Amino acid sequence: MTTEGTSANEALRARVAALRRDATKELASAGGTDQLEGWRVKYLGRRQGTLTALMKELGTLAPAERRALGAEANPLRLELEAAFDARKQAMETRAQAGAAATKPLDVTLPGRAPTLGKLHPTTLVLREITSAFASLGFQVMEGPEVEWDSYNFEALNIPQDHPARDMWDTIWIDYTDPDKSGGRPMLLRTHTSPMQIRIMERTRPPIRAIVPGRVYRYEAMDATHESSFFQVEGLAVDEQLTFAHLKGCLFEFAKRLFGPQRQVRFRCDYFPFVEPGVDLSIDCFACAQDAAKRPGCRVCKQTGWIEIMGAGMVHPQVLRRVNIDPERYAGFAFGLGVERIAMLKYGIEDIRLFYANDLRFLRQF
Ligand code: FA5
Repeated sequence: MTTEGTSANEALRARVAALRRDATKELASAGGTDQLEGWRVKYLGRRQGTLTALMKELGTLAPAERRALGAEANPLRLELEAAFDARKQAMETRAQAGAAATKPLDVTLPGRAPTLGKLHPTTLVLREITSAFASLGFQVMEGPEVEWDSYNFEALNIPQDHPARDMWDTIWIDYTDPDKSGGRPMLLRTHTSPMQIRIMERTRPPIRAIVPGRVYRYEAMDATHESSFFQVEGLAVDEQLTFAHLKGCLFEFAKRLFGPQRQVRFRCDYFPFVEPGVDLSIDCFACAQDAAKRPGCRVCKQTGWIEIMGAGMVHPQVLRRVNIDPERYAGFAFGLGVERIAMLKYGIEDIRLFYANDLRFLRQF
C-alpha cells in the first residue's frame, strides 16, 4: 500500500467514525416522525444518503483497502437501521400512551353486542318432529352411526345377495370382527332402521319409540338427495296394532307439522322389513299453490308430491328374529327424512343448501 493510499484510507476511516457519531447524536434529538423520516433519508436514503455515498466510494478502492474499510462501514448500516427502528417504535408507543391518557374511557358508550349463534334448520325441525311424536306417546332413543351389516341389512330381511341392498348404496368401514356380523365389515348406517332391531332386542312390547339420527349413503347428489342426512325412525309394537293405527298416527303427525290444509298421500312401496309397505308424500310446497306450475316443478320432479317417509307393518320374520311372537304382537314402523320435511316447512328448494355452511342461508331461520 502506498503512503497516499494509507492516508486516503485513514481519511475514509475517520469519515466512518464521524458519521457514526453525528448520526447517533441527531437520531437521539429527532423530535417527531417528520424529523425521524428526514434523518432516515439523510443517512440511509438509497439515492443521496451519506452512508450510501460512502459505500459507493468504497467501490473505488483497491481490493485490500476495500475489504478493510467495508468491515467497518457495513456493520454501521445495520447499526443505524436498528437504531432507527428502535427510535420509531419508542415514538409510536409514546404517542399511543399519550392518546390513551388524553382520551379517557367513556363508560357510558353502548357495549359491543356479541354475535349470537342460531339453531340450524335441521335442528329446529328435528325438535318439532320429536315433540310431535313425544306428544303421541313415543319415547326418544338414539343409536350408533357406525353399524354392523347384520343390523343394517341382515336382521331387516335384507340378506347379502338381496337386490334391495342396491337401494342403499353403502359407505363401508375398513373394520371387521370375526365374532360379529359373520365377519363382514362395518358400515355407516344407511338408515335408522337398524335401531328397530336394537330396541326390540332390549325391550319387550308395548314399544313406542322414535330414533332421530344421521345416516349416510353413497349417493348421486341433487336438489333432494344428500349423501349424509338425518332420519327419524319410528317403531310401535303392541297387541292388536293394525295398519289403521299406522295411518292414524302418521296423518296426525303430518297435520301437526304442516297444518290441516296440506295434502297427504299414501302409496304402496316395498321395504323388505315391512309388509305391507307404503311411502308417504306431501303435496309440493313449491308448486301446489301455483296453478301455472302444476302439475309439477323441479323440486318435486314434475310429480306434484314430495316423498317424506317410508313406512309399513313390521314383517313377522323380523319380529321372530328378536323373539317377539308375531301371532300375539304386531308392529308398525316408519322412517322419515328430516331435511325433506324442513324443505317443505320453509320452502327450501335445494337440499344441498343445508350443509354448504353459507351464513346468508343459515341466518334466515
Ligand atoms: C328408508 O330408509 C327406510 N329405512 C324407511 C322405512 C322405515 C321404511 C321403517 C319402512 C319402515 P328410504 O330410503 O325411502 O327408506 O328413506 C326414507 C326417507 O329418507 C325418504 O322418504 C326421504 O324423505 C329421506 N331420504 C332418502 N334418501 C335421501 C337422501 N339421499 N337425501 C335426503 N333425504 C333422503
